[in-house]
Amino acid sequence: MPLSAYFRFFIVLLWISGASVDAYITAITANRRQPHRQYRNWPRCNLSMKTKVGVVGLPNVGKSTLFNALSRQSIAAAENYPFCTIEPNTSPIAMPDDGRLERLAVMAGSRRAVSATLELVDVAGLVKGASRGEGLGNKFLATIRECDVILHVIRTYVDDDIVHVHGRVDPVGDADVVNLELLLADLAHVQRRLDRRTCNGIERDVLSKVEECLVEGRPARTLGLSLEEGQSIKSMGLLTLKPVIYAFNVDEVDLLLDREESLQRAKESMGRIQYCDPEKDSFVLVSAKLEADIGELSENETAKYFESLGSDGLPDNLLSHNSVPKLVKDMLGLSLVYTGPGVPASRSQTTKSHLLGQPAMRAHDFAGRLHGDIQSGFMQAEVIDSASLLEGEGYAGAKSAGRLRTEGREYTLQDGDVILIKWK
Ligand SMILES: Nc1nc2c(ncn2[C@@H]2O[C@H](COP(=O)(O)OP(=O)(O)OP(=O)(O)O)[C@@H](O)[C@H]2O)c(=O)[nH]1
Ligand SMILES: [Mg+2]
Repeated sequence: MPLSAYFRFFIVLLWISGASVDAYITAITANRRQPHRQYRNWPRCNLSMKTKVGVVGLPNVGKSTLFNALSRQSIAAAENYPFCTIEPNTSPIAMPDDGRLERLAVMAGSRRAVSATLELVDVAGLVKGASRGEGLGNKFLATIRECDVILHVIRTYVDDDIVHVHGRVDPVGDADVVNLELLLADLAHVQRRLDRRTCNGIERDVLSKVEECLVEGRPARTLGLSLEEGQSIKSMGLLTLKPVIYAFNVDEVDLLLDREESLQRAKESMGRIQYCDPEKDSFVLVSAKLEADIGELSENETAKYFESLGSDGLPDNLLSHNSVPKLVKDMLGLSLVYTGPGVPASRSQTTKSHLLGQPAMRAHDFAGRLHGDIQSGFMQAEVIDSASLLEGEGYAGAKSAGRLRTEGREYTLQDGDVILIKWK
């Protein structure tokens, strides 16, 4: 009998038994979504998940300009009118390490150096009343729920040609508006979940606590939830549970010439932002316009640009493509480890940096992140701190001098480690 005849026969059987085809299809897809029995009791594996940074702020404050500066490309449209961004922009941004990756690649004789990346997400601007549908509303915040950190851009530069949605520059007032909208978006999200009968046990208890906190006008992260409590509501992606980096977008001149005063002003503003959590939130000075401008100039032109502003230039580590990812790394307790040195040239010609999250990763799990075969054939790992490796004559030299450690599968990787896994 041809296959289609079998299928028709099956449908008739279902119809006779009173089940609808829809129910049958739902049953098949639901079954497919179930993990294979063998993996059901395994911890959820998030090894390949990228750390995401979501950019929020009022419209026209410089979010997309900063996004372009951080990604060092002109991806997002950044024009002088509110709601220029409608659809989210995403881009990987390299994790800087003061040139360690390049130096390791040169030492290892690799042809390529591949940097670990964070993922940056730029969304539309939030306005007062977004929770009631003002501006572009707040539905686009769903994209930010998937992020690990919020980068909150605040306009502090004065430029009469650039429209401000409230008609005046007020960093603290603007931050309060955006924070309140994030809080209201969370409150609606939590209440929708609490209305469902499927929300019970620890999830219901924790969400009730969070609701109370939000109603009082405090971000959920001020509750200091335990690890278990946090896990029970993790899938909600609550915005006010995420750590925040406030990016004060200052004037070019303020960043170059009045840096100390600008830092002082930003610190003082942090103290006055209403829903700011001084324990967990952090801040950084950026000049989105300056960084986007110099990103398009040659070295010579950049020198002239700085000269025209009466400055010798800006150390690279003060530029946001360096400072912001480093801040994210510190805030989330991420670590950067390297592979490549020590691998025979016939097997690989690439030195790579890898960003690892919390809790710290064991060597055996890391092997799985590289390749399933490396994990299943794991024998041991050779480990050395990258700074110590770079001090010497190369990998072979470090090995013969006995500076490499031999570690087993339980070894917990440390920030800055260079690891070479031996496998069968
Ligand atoms: N003078 C000055 N202008 C800036 C600065 N940052 C951004 N701008 C200008 O402000 C305007 C808006 O910048 P965008 O990056 O599009 O702002 P946005 O926050 O993404 O705006 P929406 O997508 O509409 O929410 C552009 O014309 C930028 O050139 C800055 O630091 N100084
Ligand atoms: Mg934009």
